[in-house]
Amino acid sequence: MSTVIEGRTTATCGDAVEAFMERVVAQSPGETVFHQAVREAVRSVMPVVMENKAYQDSRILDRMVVPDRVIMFRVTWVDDQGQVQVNRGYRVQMNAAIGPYKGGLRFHPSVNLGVLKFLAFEQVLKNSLTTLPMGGSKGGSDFDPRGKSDGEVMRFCQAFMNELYCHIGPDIDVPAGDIGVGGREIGYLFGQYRKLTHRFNGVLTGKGINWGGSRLRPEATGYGAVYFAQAMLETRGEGIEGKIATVSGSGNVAQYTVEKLHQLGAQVVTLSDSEGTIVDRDGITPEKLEWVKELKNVRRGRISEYAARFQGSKFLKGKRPWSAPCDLAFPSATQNEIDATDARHLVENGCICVSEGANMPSTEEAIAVFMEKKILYGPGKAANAGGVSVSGLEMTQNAGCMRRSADEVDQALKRIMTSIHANCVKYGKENGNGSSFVNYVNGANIAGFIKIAEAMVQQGVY
Ligand code: NDP
Ligand code: 2IT
Repeated sequence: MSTVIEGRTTATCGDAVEAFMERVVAQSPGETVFHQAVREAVRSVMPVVMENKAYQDSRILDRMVVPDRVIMFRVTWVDDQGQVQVNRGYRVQMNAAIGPYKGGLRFHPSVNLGVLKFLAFEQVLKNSLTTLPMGGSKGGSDFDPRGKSDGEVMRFCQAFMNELYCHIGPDIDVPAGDIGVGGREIGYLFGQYRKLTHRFNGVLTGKGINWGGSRLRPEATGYGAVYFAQAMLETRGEGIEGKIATVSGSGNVAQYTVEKLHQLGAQVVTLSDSEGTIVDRDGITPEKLEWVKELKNVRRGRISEYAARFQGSKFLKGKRPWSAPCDLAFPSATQNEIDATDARHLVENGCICVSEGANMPSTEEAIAVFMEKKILYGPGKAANAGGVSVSGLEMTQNAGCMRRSADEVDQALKRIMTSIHANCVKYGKENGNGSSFVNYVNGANIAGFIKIAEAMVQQGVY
């Protein structure tokens, strides 16, 4: 039996995915990480689309892979030497069918349109999973904050906002942090937005606690990734306590992943940055973590300094953490930081659970290894959704001029992560050969997709 998918007749689901991806690649040449993100999602949702004539007639998939709009602009600023600097700025507004655009800003030299399209596409499905009414977007710049003074970062943020301010707003598009954008940058961006618009509102999330920010927003992504791991482990009668964990990165997500893992009784043995990995077999204690926070957030130093500071630890230059034996792995740095070889090392060394704090940290080949070995694998769009969820709570606080305590936010975060997990199980459970396995990739993609597809069908052809 053949089906017409997005204007083409195809025989099988695999054919339909291939035909669809051929078109996506032809329409967005060179955007390889965007293709990767789309391919993964389309593989999961194609069976659903093939069963649903309304999705086919409305060409939902074709529409979801083209951003509603892309805003690209020049950012010109002056460095401490008085030299004029020029960067590229972007905002990819991907889909607003279920709520205003929402998603972070990334400042990193590797940022380009393809990277932001991949992140915005992931964000659409992730935000749908959170249970909150948020569409998806992503933005940023190829600006490199590394080695820049506070004054330079401030002038860059102001110049960036000079262009962005007229495209965002609390019920239009609400940016937040991502790589290279934390509390300091959100402060400078918000100050300039206020200056330009004469408005004090919830246009950004991740704000300071005394000017509209939410308790636990900095913690939310890392804590959420651990809560998601906890929920996955429970399905196999396992827990966090007593487990050995590896964590990559040493920024916002990594730091609070370590904090929560420690609180729940795990021992974390690695952290990393783009220069290498530290391995500490004695475990990263709360005292050591406080030192790391000061190193990364205040002094803005390199993780290699950890090995010089703490006896018994070592720095592996140019290496990733995935060869260190562990039960649980939390990739929390960047995309494609676990390849097939890393994945094999993880499972051969006894890893039973991977919960992704970063966005798309595992390559397609790495995911195939996790699936074949049937370990618990929580993809980023589900496992790291705690950050944007608490951003969503911050938006409701700002809209209602109210505040929640840290305890209230933590309870809400746990509830949301549990609900995301349950939804992944609902759509990802594979029953066969007497065993039941949860394919969290399919579960997350299908659950996220259906909500958006239904909203798009109901809202007509726009
Ligand atoms: P930070 O900027 O706070 O930290 C990023 C960390 O990752 C740093 O240690 C950095 O090392 C490392 N890193 C960045 N790029 C690379 C690279 N190309 N290779 C190796 N290491 C790299 O960012 P976050 O912690 O906020 O973000 C980490 C990941 O989590 C990203 O994938 C982000 O999209 C995702 N995420 C973040 C959320 C948030 O709320 N902040 C929410 C959901 C997902 P170095 O200093 O050497 O660059
Ligand atoms: O990837 C992400 O979910 C984020 N960087 C957080 C986005 C947000 O709006 O809080």
